[in-house]
Amino acid sequence: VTSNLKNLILHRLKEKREYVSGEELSNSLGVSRTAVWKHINELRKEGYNIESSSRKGYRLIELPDILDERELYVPEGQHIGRELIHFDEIDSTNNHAKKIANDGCPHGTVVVAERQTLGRGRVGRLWQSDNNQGLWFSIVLRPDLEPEQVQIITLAASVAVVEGIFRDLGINCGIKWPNDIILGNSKLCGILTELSAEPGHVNYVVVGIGINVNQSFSEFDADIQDKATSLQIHAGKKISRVKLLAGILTCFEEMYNKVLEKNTKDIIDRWNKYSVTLDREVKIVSRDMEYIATAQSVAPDGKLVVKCKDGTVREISAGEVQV
Ligand code: BT5
Repeated sequence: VTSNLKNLILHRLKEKREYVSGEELSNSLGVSRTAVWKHINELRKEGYNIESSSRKGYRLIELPDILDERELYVPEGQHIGRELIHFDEIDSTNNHAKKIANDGCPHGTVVVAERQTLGRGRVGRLWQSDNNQGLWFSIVLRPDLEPEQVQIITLAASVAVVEGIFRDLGINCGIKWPNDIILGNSKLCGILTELSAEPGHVNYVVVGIGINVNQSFSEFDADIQDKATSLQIHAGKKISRVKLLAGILTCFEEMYNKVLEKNTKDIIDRWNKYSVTLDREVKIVSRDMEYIATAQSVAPDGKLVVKCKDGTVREISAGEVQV
């Protein structure tokens, strides 16, 4: 009841964006003026900037950049974000997404956290995300695909991030196969796709996306300062995470529809357009050998096609390429 009352007060302030008197709020909601005042203070603690004047009442000046359902507008679509789960802090949104996916959460559920205490990269690497300056989120998908076809989802996610950033901010990023989004020469975003499958059947896919948004240079740990960047560093101004995430989820929905329509050509054409990997030398590290080859193209299933020094052409899966 109390949190409901708080949301009703917030709703009134949002509606009006002018002064609303304490008396009007208390009369229309049927509660005391002290109760109104108490909830206003709670909203302030949560980051809502509310001005008050003893004569005129309360006025909402600024909304907080918090990624919960009160502020984050999740686009209406077939798939993404029909359920949104928000944490102030969690170990890793991918861990939580896998847990609830095992328990049967709906397709398209989005898990988002202001901070992660144990953000993960690939193969046990750490993803620095112990601050509320970035977008750290995971999407649970239950696609009707063969396990071998899932790699295209990571490519689709990369395209969605690049296009979402461009549409919202006009900033051009590049994609480094298979899962890095780069800005200039530095890493802006990483994507960690995890799969639960049996032969011939996908149980679920978790796509985890981490984007550096409002960090300043000195907020990155020393060991990544020379290779990481944020949108704020590039743009020179603070960026709304709420707006950016809504835009990226919209792009993700569009790209995911292409995955289901098996329109891999469109996904790969877009991916190639943004790619900074093709024609470059990459280091391939597989279980029993390590070699340098030139990236040539992306196969329809999302594998990277490389040409080795001896002229042979191979298809490489994610996880094998290092540089
Ligand atoms: C990745 O791994 O790039 C995938 C990162 C995925 C993070 C998201 S956040 C939401 C979801 N929940 C999770 O727990 N994870 C996902 P990889 O390619 O292995 O790159 C990891 C390497 O990137 C590290 O070893 C560092 O060198 C570097 N790194 C770590 N934190 C970074 C940051 N914030 N920005 C740029 N580079 C970073």
